[in-house]
Amino acid sequence: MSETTEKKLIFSGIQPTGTFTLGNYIGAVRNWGPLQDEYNCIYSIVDMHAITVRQDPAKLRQNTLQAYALLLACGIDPKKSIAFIQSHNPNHAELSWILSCSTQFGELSRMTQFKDKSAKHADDINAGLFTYPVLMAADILAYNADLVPIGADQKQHLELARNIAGRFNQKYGDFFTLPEPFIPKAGARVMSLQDPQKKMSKSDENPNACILILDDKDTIVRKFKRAVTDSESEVCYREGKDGINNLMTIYSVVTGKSLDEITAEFAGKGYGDFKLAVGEAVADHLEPVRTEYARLIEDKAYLKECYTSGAEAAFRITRKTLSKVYRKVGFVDAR
Ligand code: ATP
Ligand code: LTN
Repeated sequence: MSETTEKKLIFSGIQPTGTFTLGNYIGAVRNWGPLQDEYNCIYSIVDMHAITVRQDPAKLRQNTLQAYALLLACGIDPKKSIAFIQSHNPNHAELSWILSCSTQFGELSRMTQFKDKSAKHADDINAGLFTYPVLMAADILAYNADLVPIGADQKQHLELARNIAGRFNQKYGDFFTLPEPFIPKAGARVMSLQDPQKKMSKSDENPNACILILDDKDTIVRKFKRAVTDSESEVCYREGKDGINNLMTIYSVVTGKSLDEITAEFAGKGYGDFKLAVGEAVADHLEPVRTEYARLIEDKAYLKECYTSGAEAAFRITRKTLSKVYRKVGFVDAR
């Protein structure tokens, strides 16, 4: 990737907390590949974020490699983009410290992800869980990213990153670019198949609640068959029909059909036919990702080559940012 072009810069990250769900895919990762030609893109497997909740070390290592292979299988080309593992670039953690000194306790306390995760992990409300959004701001600001493609649940964190950047700029003079969120129009919040008022999440205890992008066709079809809907029978997008609305959105994204076209397609048919069609369309859509993943995960040497060169490129860009930041805050030059 050229560092000198005028293209806008994109940064995004995903945690290696398990196999990506259909929510991660539709809300985020699926949109990353097509951006590669128009923008300079940097994508990271954010393992440092993952340890804010308890992880088994061997499992985390395995999940991180899996997540990296999945990223490539979803269309991220390491020749076009920088794709790396967050802990391989220590500049993120260094910048995070500086930025934490421009972040208020009160604003971190208002983060809904912190409230949700501290309720869920009440026995381990560690400082990292609290300062998580500062590290996320550092991920983005270290590259002076213009755009951040994310699902709707991360919007609040991105607003915080903008506030931190603005506060730093006010204290030390204009420096950081204020990043803009890039949230897809459809599928920004894919809901649980078992409780359509909750977002689909990797860490849901009920395996039927989420589709994993490596699930085989039978599993995907079975999970959609069991999806919670409502007591009506009409396939149409309407307030109060959360389960059907979610399935229609998913079907629309994977087939490219509009909501009206979907309503027409299933007029006079029941939910059973509709759920089967959604399951099959999703499974077929994900088939190439599964095949490519199976190939990549066997090629550990190639993966290593990609993530080490990705980390080197990421390091070079962010070291420059950090040197300038250190000068701005008044640290003495190291050499
Ligand atoms: P965890 O359950 O471990 O918190 P997660 O499934 O929420 O993980 P992340 O790694 O935190 O996944 O998110 C990666 C990207 O996927 C983010 O951009 C996030 O906004 C997006 N995303 C996560 N869940 C959904 C969802 N249900 N619908 C749309 N986008 C989602
Ligand atoms: N917080 C995000 C993951 C994440 C991220 C980032 C996303 C960490 N750093 C930088 C975009 C940009 C999450 O939980 N999904």
